[in-house]
Amino acid sequence: MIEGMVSIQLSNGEIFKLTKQISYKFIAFFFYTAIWMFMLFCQLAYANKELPLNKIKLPQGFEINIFAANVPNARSMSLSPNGTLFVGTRKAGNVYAILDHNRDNIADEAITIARGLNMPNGVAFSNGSLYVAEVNRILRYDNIEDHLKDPPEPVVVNDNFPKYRGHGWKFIRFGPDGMLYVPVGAPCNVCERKDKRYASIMRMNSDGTGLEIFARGVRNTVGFDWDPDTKELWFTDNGRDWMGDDLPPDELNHAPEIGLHFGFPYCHGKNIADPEFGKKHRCDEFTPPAMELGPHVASLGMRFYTANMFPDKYRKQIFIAEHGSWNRSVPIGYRLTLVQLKHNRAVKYDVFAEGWLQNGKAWGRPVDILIMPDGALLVSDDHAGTIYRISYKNNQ
Ligand SMILES: [Ca+2]
Ligand SMILES: [Ca+2]
Repeated sequence: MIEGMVSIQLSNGEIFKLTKQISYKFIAFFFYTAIWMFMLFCQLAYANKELPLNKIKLPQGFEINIFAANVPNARSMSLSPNGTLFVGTRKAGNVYAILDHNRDNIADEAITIARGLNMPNGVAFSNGSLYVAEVNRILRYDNIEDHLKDPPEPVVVNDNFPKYRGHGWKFIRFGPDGMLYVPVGAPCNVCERKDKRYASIMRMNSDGTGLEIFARGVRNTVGFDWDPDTKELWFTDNGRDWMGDDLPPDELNHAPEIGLHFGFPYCHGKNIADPEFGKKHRCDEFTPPAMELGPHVASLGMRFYTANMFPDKYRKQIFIAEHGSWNRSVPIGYRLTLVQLKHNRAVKYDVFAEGWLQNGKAWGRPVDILIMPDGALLVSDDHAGTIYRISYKNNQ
């Protein structure tokens, strides 16, 4: 016998047991390998996924391209003066920093700067710091652009917001007054609450002090902006559900001063009394919407167009991202719309871009809009996990 070799005598039963063990191991190995291969395939398929951008209908002269793909659950956006695009998410719990190093309008790098947060939908960049809105608190990441790959522990700026998660994800932005505007959605489809923070837009100083209610009767706003001339706040509001396919409209609202009440839960749109709460107050006690939008369209991000790339007719008009309906037998929304203003009043509501909805099925859902320094629009899409760039070519 060769040195080191061990002779083992196995009975038939033992050989059977061994064979059985080996075959289980083989099956398990095969199974896990197959799952791993499938996941890899899915990832590659996702990475190579061609979105049907040719389905998007835009006015003559405009085009849509992908600025950043593979940005899972992309929601609110905020751009730093250096060109870093910060993107919040809702379900994913992540915050991303997206970089276009060579400035060719195609992102080159996406860095996940925070994970596991509580629906960090809102992002706002100011003075070198990134503010992130979770459900019940506002965080601040200081000097963030020097630490994208090793972000600092965030400072808790203010944690005095309700913990309830329904309509608890937040859009946030700094106003022209230097204050951070933080909405608190209604914790229900329709309800009254003694806690006056619910169904409001609040604001506070950048250090978290001076928290106050700016506007009341707002069911759930997920997008706002200030008129570049008047510096007055405009905001979208999502209408209640379960009043039928065509009621109530979503709203574009105008809040030129602090202290206005926009009707929820008593009155919807301009003059629709709520079936349950409408008896308590008349609609004319409240500030009506500046424009009634489509029913259940889920109007989220909105921006005044302040740049020069697009034709003159778009200047200082409002673009709105409509995430798309769920509480409607025939879906609508899933598009960008334009509200035209005249003498500080909203006068017209039209579709600007559509095609994310095909035969009643959506392949994409617009969430937020941002105007780039060159005048192009960025549009985030949390369903396709993509950020689009819409530009205008002045040579047609
Ligand atoms: Ca690039
Ligand atoms: Ca209202």
